[in-house]
Amino acid sequence: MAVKVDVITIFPRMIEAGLAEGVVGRARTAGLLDIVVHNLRDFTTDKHHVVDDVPFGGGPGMVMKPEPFFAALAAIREQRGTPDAVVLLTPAGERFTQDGARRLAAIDHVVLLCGRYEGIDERVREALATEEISIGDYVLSGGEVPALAVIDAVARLVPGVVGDDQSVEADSFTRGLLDYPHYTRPAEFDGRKVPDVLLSGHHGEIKKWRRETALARTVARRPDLLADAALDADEREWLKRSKS
Ligand code: 4GX
Repeated sequence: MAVKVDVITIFPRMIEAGLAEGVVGRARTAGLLDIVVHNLRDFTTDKHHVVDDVPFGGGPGMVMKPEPFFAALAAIREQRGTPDAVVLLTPAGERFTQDGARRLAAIDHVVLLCGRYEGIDERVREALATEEISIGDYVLSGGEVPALAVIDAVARLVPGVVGDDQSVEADSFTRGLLDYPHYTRPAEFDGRKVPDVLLSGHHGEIKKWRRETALARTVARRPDLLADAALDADEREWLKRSKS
């Protein structure tokens, strides 16, 4: 049935806001995604709902306490069953890619742990996390934006979430290449013309132009992608010719 996702965070409204709009919002309403957002503070036992503490050994900043995460995971296990994966969002994780999204999309129940401050007590990583994911080499202020990025990329791969399967098929990265340029009306705007071939009605020529521009862009901007791209014989030939 629906893909189950649980998110543990101290900013549940941030996650809910990000999940309310667009394709993911519709998929939740339609029952294709069963996402529950948990407020970490609900799993504290002290009067002030404290989730952080000073680091042992000293140093700057605060560290998230382990107990609320353990209590939250225990509640998820009871209410929602034992998850298949528990993902910690961290710059120290494995880089998130379209392959990673495909892998997670095939999992029935995923828990996402969002940290803040300097990080989370190491025992959470050791005992609860089954994997660690980074969305890129930059420093964010918490794991919430990474969790939203992961949910968004995974959700689009769940059958039915994106209305048109062909649209997912055509996506940049489904074939491991950058996308071709897109145009809509008007055919001329501010002196800038839509390429003639797109107005020609020659579907064979349009397809060829799109493949070549996608390939040319990938060569120019992301040549690293070509190593793993799914290229056919024509495209390999085009690539060879483009190098000379
Ligand atoms: N891709 N951050 C997490 C706090 C933290 C640190 C260590 C757990 C362990 C990031 C990224 C990212 C900043 C989110 C530090 N939580 N996460 N946060 N880039 O920069 O995933």
